[in-house]
Amino acid sequence: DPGAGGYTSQNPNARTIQILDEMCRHYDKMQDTWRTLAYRKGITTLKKQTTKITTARQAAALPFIGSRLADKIEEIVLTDRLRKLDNTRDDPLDAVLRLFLGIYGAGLVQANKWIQAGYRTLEDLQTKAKLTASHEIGIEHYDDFNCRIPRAEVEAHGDIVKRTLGKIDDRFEATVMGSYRRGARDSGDIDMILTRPGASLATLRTVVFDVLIPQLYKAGFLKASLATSRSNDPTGTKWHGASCLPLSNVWRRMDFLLVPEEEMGAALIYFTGNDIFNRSIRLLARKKNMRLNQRGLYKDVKRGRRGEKLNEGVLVEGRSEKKIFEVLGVPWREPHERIC
Ligand code: DCP
Ligand code: MG
Ligand code: MN
Repeated sequence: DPGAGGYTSQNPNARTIQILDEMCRHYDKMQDTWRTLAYRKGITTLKKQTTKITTARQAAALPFIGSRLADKIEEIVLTDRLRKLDNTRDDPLDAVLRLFLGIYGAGLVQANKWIQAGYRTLEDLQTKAKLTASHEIGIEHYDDFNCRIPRAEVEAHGDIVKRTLGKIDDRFEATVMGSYRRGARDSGDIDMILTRPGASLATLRTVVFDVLIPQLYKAGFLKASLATSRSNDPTGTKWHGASCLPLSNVWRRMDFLLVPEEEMGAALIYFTGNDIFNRSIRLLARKKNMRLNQRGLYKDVKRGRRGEKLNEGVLVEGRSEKKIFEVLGVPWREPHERIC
């Protein structure tokens, strides 16, 4: 996002930022959350600088830039490249890992196991590996699931869910969340909150799992369930699957979150994101002896020496998104401003 932080190509550190950003995206694809976060923070710092940072020493003096990242900044300035980035580009096993991590539901452990077993292509997996049903679908629809969904199509998927749910029970509300609510031009998937004023979680679950989802399957709109908390967890509120518009053959990833009214505010914050914004607002809650999760904001949380929580705390607010910001003392941010 070149607009964020006043960064333009005129920024004296533009080239450094560009290369660090590429490295960061690589780590993100590799599901290396720590390095991704460290790079993102370092990049944000660099974007704010008005002079060119040329030495490791200068870089390390800035906030959120540790010694290793500082060395990389110096390397980029001196050589106009980053060996580590070049190496990952050329490493064929890195490419395989990246390929496997693009499969829905495949994490680092699983992807590395496949590599250990000698598999190198999606076809290897299909013909030789023992796959779960979800992985099979993830491979069959690899290209579908790995391309962005235009905003208008996200809307069209959302409308089908809204219309179907409205016919089942017109008190229900379905809202498209995630990057769509932040105003993104395209999205990785379609995230939806399903709720009904006054309804218990049990009621929501019955309507969604026993009526809505089967009906959407029957209509040919839903194509697969990939992860659902239905069978194993009676308090489960999630459904992950795939949907497809009539006359199309492209499958899209669809996520439902079932939310009782009294948790709506916290769920709105959680499901709007982005993930980095969520991390930072949760950390802020923590610093104030509170705790924010997707159900609510809690106060008087007691923590042990290693930061582990000793009690659940007392619910302060769950219903209203605005009120949660207020209690935390954070100025209100519109969804499109919640990009870190
Ligand atoms: N979320 C989070 N932490 C995660 C995953 C998700 O806080 N590890 C929250 C914030 C996200 C929201 O859930 O914005 C939806 O998750 P997605 O993975 O669908 O991400 P986005 O919708 O933000 O982006 P994309 O367009 O890639 O789907
Ligand atoms: Mg999303
Ligand atoms: Mn999602």
